Amino acid sequence: MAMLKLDSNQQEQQQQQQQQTENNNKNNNNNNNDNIEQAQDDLSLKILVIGEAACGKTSIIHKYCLNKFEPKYKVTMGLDFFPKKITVDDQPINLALWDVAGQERFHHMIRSYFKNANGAIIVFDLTRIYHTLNSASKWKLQLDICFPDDNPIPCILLANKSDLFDMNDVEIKKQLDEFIAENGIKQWFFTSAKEGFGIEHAMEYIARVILDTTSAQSNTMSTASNGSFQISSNVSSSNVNTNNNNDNSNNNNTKGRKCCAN
Ligand SMILES: Nc1nc2c(ncn2[C@@H]2O[C@H](COP(=O)(O)OP(=O)(O)OP(=O)(O)O)[C@@H](O)[C@H]2O)c(=O)[nH]1
Ligand SMILES: [Mg+2]
Repeated sequence: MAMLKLDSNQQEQQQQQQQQTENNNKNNNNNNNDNIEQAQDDLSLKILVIGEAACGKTSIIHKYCLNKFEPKYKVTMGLDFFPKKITVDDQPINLALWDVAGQERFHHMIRSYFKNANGAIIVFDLTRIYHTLNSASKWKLQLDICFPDDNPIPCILLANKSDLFDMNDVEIKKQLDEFIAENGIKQWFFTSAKEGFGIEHAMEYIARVILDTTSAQSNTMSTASNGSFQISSNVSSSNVNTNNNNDNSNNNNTKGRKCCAN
């Protein structure tokens, strides 16, 4: 298997996440009487952030998770991972944002890490529309190979560096509407990692779409004993657990999607 450039901390973090996920699954199996608590627990969503190099993937994630913007370009070597806790429609969610290297020299090593993703964000650069949008459609193809038609993961497109672009440009809006329709992408958003514009809205959108898609697919919204609803874990769940405080024993992981690289 291809090796991924992860430092020892990241490797340790991944091992802990794997262990926590196994513990969660054990707990979920053992505690059938815990429906009420589980109904209120967080969901974990693994979101891939992909696209051409230097489009601003890392910058978007840093702005969203750390409220930082670094003007100097620092290449992502392989893959990085950032957690963020959000609430969407009263549902607490642990987002795990997987920052995937855009540079071609890392491509051979990253696809196996697509597995069990719940959604994807493709980023392109408004200052290099032709090249990076073309690249965006190639990244979508990679996703389609990993998650075939009968089981696609929700995907959105971010038109980044909008601080350097005229957002009133009608032509680009038309072009992007057509692009997402042709490529099976749910929605597109103007974003600026520099100014923080549009990012939160986009993240909430994809989380909501995943929740909607997941509950529609599982079709097993079960009524818990207190009359509230709980999403059943009837699909394989080996998601990333994003909570870093080592107190995840009761997390209710939502469904991970298997991909071709299993
Ligand atoms: N003006 C402006 N610059 C941005 C924005 N987003 C990113 N940048 C700059 O673009 C360059 C590349 O950003 P990164 O976030 O490192 O790009 P990346 O997509 O993660 O690149 P790889 O890791 O190589 O795949 C950096 O110099 C950033 O400061 C933005 O919204 N506006
Ligand atoms: Mg990067």
